[in-house]
Amino acid sequence: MAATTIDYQSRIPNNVNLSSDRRLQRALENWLPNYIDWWRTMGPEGFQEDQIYLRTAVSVEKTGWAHFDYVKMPDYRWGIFLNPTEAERKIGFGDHMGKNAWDEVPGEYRNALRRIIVTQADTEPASVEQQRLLGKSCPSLYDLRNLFQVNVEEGRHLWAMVYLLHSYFGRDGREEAEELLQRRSGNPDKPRILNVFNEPIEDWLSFYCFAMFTDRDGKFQLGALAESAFTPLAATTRFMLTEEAHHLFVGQTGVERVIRRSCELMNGDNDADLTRQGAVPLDVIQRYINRWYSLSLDLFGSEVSSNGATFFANSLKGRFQEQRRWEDHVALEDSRVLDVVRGGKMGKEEVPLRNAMNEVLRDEYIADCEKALRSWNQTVNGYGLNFSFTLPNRKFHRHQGEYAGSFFTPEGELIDEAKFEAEQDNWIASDEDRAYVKSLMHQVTEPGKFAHWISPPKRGINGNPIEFEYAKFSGHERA
Ligand code: BYC
Ligand code: FE
Ligand code: FE
Repeated sequence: MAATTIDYQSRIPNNVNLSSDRRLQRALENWLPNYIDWWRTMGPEGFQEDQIYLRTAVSVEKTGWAHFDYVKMPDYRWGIFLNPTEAERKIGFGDHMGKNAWDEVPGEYRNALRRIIVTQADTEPASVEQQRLLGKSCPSLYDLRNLFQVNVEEGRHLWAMVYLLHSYFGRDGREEAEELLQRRSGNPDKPRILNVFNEPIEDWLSFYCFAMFTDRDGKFQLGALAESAFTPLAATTRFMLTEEAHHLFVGQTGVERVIRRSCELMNGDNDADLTRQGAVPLDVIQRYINRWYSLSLDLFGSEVSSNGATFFANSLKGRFQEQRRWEDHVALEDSRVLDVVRGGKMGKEEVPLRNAMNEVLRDEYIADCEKALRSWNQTVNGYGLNFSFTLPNRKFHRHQGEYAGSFFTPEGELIDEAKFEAEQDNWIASDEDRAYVKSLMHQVTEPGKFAHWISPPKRGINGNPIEFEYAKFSGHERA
């Protein structure tokens, strides 16, 4: 199993003793150049030759796993890092609870596990594709570096899942690994699997909202997979989670800095017109939140899901922090009451808890998002303004599950389509909102300088000052 130190001598850095399995090593070394091709064509455009101040994992120990240095992104040491797991690992939930955990894929769960891993894997390159043009309009070197840090780590998350596909799923796994480099975000002929990962991210407020709300789905999905009876999946996702914390930080503090700047410029006047000052009005920020949050809620799947029930019953996917936060790990007794739409009216339905596992995970996610909203509202209050951000109701603007096809206000009231159509530009970032925000985006790359519409962060990266040179350009054209 995994060691705590990482072998950086081999072409593919790893802590899984890859050199002892020649076949696997060769398969991954064959995938590597295809990955690099993909990174060069679909990764950050215009910055591939520049030196970026990035962290690389050097050990999976709690302390000291991050090493910071300048690196050209295509030379980043993507690799395979698993957290060590308990020696005598037992299954912690579902029908197999208490039995020995699995080091191999049980034949009967092969398809289900492959599907879960492919779905997880697909999101990682998708997000890199969605963000590939953002460098051209970065608000600062600090932000540019954070974007690229997120991008290279999503690249590594793809490696993490491809390692599982290659090691445990034979030929099917190798084929899936190829297809992961062939689907393209937003391409109608070969789209990415989950909806949000086909939405364009064309401005930095969208990027911060995505890192805040969409990467946060990653936190909860990975947290659920970290409980899996299939130990290699648990060990891989546990290490991914340590990197994910930074992505969420980039998102939450990014939105906060936009809010802070707007509040500053409003100068205590609730009616100040920020469009005349080149900043983002608070109600536009609210509509961005409504858009990315509702799109991200779809990622949890249907409220009532037999897939979810099966994943839990078969001990493939648990709840978030199953061991720590729940007492009954079998979940056969309980039920969950859901709001449902029946014949154009709202009603309640009680479903067995296992069938509501997607909704249980969504609950945890929503509670986590609410914490961030509270901290943003503290920022607003600090400027003495009469405004507060809210999360729309979970039924609002949904495309997946129970509420898809019906229409709701942000407060969660059922309405008809005509009413929704009439109101939607007040609720969800419109083309006009997005065009305005995009018009503010101009590249700023002088160390320590920030675009007008965003506040500087509280501190720099890895103890460096804010004006640190987080990227060194090679002198070629970047725009
Ligand atoms: N879009 O019972 P249902 C991250 C499909 S984010 C399109 O509702 P299930 C990251 C579903 O596949 C974390 N299709 O759902 C973040 C199924 O299709 P089939 C990603 C959707 O299966 C930022 C059908 O609808 N990780 O890491 O219970 C940057 C009905 O299924 C969607 C995972 O998702 C959708 N939103 O649950 C970088 C973990 N939702 O079988 C990275 C692995 C559902 O009828 N995935 N469908 O063709 C899973 O656990 C499950 O697949 C889901 C769906 C929770 C996504
Ligand atoms: Fe990721
Ligand atoms: Fe992420």
